[in-house]
Amino acid sequence: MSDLVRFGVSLERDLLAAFDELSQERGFTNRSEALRHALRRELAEKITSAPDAPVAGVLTLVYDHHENDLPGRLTALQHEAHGMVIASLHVHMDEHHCLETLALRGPCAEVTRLADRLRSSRGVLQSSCSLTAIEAAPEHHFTHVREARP
Ligand code: NI
Repeated sequence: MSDLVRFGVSLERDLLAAFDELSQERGFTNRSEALRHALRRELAEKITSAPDAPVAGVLTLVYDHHENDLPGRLTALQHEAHGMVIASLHVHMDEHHCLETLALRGPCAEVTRLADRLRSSRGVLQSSCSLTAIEAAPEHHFTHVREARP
């Protein structure tokens, strides 16, 4: 901790209040410590496989479908990368919020890039992504996997 940096962050008041409440519940002594922990956990999600190594996993997004064409943008990104989105589940949670879960498969760098583009889309409220390296199996092994229908 010899090279500390201070920086300013803008965020909604209720989001900060919720973060502070959670931090207190979890026993963090101050906001900085809680934020360090959250950032480390975020960094730990980054998968370290080689760019071409096959990975598979699940991306979950929560968003408000009234947000400026967000559903259209998310759908367009998925269609552009249709080979990597092998299944999807969309749940209308309430009048505003959608929960979307995508099963992804493909080369690590491309799947990671797709997941990052989707979860960083403006208006996405929450996301989680869990990717895992899979066996670099011969091509024909994949024919046993049922593809999502268009
Ligand atoms: Ni919906």
